[in-house]
Amino acid sequence: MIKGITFIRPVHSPAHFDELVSFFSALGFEPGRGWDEPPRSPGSASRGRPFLAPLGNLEFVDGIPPTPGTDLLIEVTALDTIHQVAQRWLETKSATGAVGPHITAIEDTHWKSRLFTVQPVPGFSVAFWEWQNPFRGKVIALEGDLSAQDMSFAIVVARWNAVITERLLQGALDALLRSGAQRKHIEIVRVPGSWEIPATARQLAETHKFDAIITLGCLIRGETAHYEAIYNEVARGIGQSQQDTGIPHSFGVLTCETLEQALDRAGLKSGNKGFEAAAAAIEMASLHRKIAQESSESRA
Ligand code: DLZ
Repeated sequence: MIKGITFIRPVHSPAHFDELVSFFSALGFEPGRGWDEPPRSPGSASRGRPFLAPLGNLEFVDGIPPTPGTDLLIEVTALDTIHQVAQRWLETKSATGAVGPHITAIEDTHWKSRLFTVQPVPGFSVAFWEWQNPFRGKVIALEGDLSAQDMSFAIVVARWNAVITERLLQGALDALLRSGAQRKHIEIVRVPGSWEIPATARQLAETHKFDAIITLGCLIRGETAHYEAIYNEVARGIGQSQQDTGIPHSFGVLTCETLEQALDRAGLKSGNKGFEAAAAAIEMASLHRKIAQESSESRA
């Protein structure tokens, strides 16, 4: 399963590194998890500061690229605001004599968009653009985002079939942490088996301390007497807890014919269903907030 894509951009100097981090932070990019590697030999220290965007594309171009000479192409909404922020950042830098910055005016392109380019540091050029038609490239629907920043989650994980459920748990944590959740805002609760998940999920949801509850378990038909009865009750109980408490619950309880099938769904061949359950929880928590905000705004 492909999860994400990272473009590594080596910088020319520590000063350029600091300038670029400052520039991308000023624009409101969500920071990822940075790293600092101590030197293994003299002068070999390194550091990285990732910046996250909700969508990423890898695009190969045969012929003339849409923005020749730029190192990075960033799609935005509210291009004029981004232009102002970039301009202000450059003005601060040029006032201190730190950089000799360049920024172009916003211009129309031949591909139905508006665009400007900026050089936050010499030799590194970024193009920002947005569609001229505001609905192009935008989903005309209320949708949750995949940012887990400032959100709290509870994960209820069954110990039965731990070889599978521990993998689901790792997948779920991976999705939450990559999406900006903080470890201190994730509560992991272990229960004996899937049967115990619904009651615990409900108890956690009723505290109203969590934006969403993630449930993880694994039922294997071949090894489970009363498989259908357990499965139906677990699914019903988790669904009912979600409806009664109004807190989103994501369903990461695998129902498999064999252990091999379960392993495939826990990261071997068919993705990691724990990762997917956590991603669904983030999206639903975000949607939940948006709907609540919309309805409070329409009442005001
Ligand atoms: C008893 C049982 C069985 C046979 N199989 C499973 C299973 O495949 N997956 C699972 O999560 N739990 C199983 N359990 C345990 C029950 O969910 C429950 O924990 C016990 O019956 C104790 O209430």
